[in-house]
Amino acid sequence: MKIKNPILRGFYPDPSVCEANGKFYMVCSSFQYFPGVPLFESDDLINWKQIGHCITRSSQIDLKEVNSSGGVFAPTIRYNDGVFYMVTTNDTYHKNFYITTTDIYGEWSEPIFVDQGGIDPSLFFEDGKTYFMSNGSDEEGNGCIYQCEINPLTGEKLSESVPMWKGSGGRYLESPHLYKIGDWYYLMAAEGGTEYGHMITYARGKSVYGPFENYPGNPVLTNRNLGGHQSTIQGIGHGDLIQDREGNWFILCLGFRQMAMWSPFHHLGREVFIAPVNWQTDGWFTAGNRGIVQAEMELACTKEQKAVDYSVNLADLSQNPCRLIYLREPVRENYELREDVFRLRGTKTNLFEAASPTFAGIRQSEFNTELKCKISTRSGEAGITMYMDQGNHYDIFVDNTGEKASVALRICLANLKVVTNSVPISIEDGVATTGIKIVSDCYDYHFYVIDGDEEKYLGNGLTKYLSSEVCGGFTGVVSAFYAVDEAETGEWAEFSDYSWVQKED
Ligand code: 6LW
Repeated sequence: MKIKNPILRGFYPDPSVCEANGKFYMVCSSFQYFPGVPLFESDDLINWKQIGHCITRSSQIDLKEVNSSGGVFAPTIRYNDGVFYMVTTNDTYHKNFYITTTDIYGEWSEPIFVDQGGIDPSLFFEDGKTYFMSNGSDEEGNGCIYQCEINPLTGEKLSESVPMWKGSGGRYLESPHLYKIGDWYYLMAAEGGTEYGHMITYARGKSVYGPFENYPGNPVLTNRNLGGHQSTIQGIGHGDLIQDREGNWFILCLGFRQMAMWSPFHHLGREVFIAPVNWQTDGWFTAGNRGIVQAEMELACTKEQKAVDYSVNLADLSQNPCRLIYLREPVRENYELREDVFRLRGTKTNLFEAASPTFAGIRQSEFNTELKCKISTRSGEAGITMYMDQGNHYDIFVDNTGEKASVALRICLANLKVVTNSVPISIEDGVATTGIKIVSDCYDYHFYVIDGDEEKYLGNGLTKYLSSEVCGGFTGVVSAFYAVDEAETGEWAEFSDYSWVQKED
């Protein structure tokens, strides 16, 4: 069966997947966003549906002071003995912890901390024992995976953390996952860093602590040797190995789509890709199409990929609010979502701070999009931001000072803030209202004011300046409703007639 990659589009990095009760579950990183760790369900590993988030309470995670791309790093999901485990790092505080649930549709536990450093923790269960591994470095400062045994109920270490594998020699040895398949223990990881040199490597051994012998064909999966003219899919790495219910094996991994062949920039974040795995008679496996991941891949499974439309309107959001993500520690009382209107109450906190402004975002999943919305405010600023991080975003907003009002386009890059265009609008009964439109392709965002049938072009912002290559960090562009009210009047801004069409490219 032919499938199209990425299978989950937009900012969903570091996928990890497990099987339980005839279904598959996947989690991804979430960094400074809340709720944390989006959780997906699938029957076949190809078609995924978000069923919620693992981290839904601020008691589970301290995000208050985390910078952009801090907070929740690469999670691993595992299922053992009727219990789901989601293990991750709050990178800002260098703390590894896991949470558990017996009901995948329900709430997860409070965090259980494990006193082992590094990032990208993972768990392995065997014969009543629970092993915890994460990355770290050896005495010479080279990458090394460490493992210990823990008590799964308390997180208490039952053994010393010992080095188990040093990788294949690439920088940034990360995302270790251990599997027992047949007689072998396979230890798979990522190396090369999460940019263009990213790759998946593995080794195998006869015991849970090794020694592990490197696969002679490492890296088993990477697009690092493909230029943009050969593949706009880059950065393939950080994956998890899994078998479907027909007996086929796959790696689900991250990768990104650079914006165009000769433009090595990506702004949609790291996304989820699938690649076939083929076992060899000698017990090693190969992956992808001769080790690479393509936009279209032939998979052995018989399950058909359903077209996914990432378009969204307020009715969809009110039925499926888990598509909305907020910054750090959102104040729930400042949001009121209904089928026909989304009301936001602005505070003093603005978009330029690594804080918790009134902000409700949706990931950009396709290059070609068209967003329309009617916005009104009685006090302060209300708008839509195309947001990479606090220093880098494009905002189109209504500003109502009480005496006058305008619609403006503001370009914020590297902390420079410039209103590049604005048009005055009237205030009626204290309320300033406008329609806006944002049209994107792979190169630009174009911003318009809509007044009845009339459209006025306000200007553009280049997508590449919101890319990871320019801004740094690990996230992707999120389009957010936001409101800022310096005076904290308690008035609500209103967003209605909202639709964001996201067309597959
Ligand atoms: C993650 C690391 C990585 O912890 O990026 O791509 C880091 N790999 O494994 C943040 O997502």
